[in-house]
Amino acid sequence: MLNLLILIAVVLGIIALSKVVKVLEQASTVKGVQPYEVTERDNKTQANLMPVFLVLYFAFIVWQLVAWGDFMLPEAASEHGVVVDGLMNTTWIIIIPVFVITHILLFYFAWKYVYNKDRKAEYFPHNNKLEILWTAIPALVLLILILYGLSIWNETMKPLTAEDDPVEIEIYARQFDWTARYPGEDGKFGKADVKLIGGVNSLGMDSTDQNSWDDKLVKAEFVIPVNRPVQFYFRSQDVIHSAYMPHFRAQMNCVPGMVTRFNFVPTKTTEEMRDITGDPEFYYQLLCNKICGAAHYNMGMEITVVSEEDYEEWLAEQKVFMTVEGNTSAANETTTETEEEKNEQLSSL
Ligand SMILES: [Cu+2]
Repeated sequence: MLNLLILIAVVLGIIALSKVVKVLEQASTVKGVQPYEVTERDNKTQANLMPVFLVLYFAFIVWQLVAWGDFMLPEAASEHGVVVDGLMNTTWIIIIPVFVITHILLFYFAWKYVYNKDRKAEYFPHNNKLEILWTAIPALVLLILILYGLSIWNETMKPLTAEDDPVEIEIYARQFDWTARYPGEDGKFGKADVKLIGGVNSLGMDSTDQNSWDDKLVKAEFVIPVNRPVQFYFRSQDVIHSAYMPHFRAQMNCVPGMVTRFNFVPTKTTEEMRDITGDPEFYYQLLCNKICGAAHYNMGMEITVVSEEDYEEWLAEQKVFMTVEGNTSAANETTTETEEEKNEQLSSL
């Protein structure tokens, strides 16, 4: 109802405005001036509005930075995160002055060269020196930025070796939740196949592969040790998801039918981060950063970073995929739980 009233008000407003314009046009015809003729005064007004717009424009940008600056990337909590932030800041340092200078020049010239009937425009079709200059300088700056970016990309995406002694975790995505899998005592992930998905086996784990028996599946939260490399493997059951861990500056697509990877070294425990942010409820997050369906917004998992000892203790408490008797334990529980969750999510839509 309110919307309809607003619509009617807007329509009436537009009609009233068009009538006012009509009256003004007729008044100027009476005075003997063509209604669409641009007078010297109009030109002056437009020119003087240029610096006004420039000031308002910069004020708006500063206001945005103050109001929304906190929504930029959070404090980095991984080794390569600091390096990535360095690249980002360098880019800002180059871009911002260029942005400010070019905009000041743009509006200054629009104001300075307001139409003047006594001035004749200069004929200036081409200048080789200028062409070379404004091609070479941006090309050089971009080249430096790209080379810098490439070197950081190589450093960030460098594969780990056995010497790095990484913690290995598989992150399994599906509409609309995450499961983290640890390889268990044997240090080997059991085989998994999409054809085996069904009933209690939502990850398609192959129970005939003994490596899978001691694998540990966790939901809602997973734990990693501080200052030790973590090697992630990503899989997806249905559509493309994207595992995004903003504090660790990590993002990798989870693609059905293939395994993708990412590794990083967390440098701050959850407790340390709570002190830094001053938020006693802070926790690291794994989010889905690819619009993957109706409940995409709800697809998250908590990450807890703790000391090596606390990590080992936590891991020991987690249930294995299969007990020796052959009963699926963890798989059973997680599946029933998620099926319920899934139905709940769907019915709430
Ligand atoms: Cu998703």
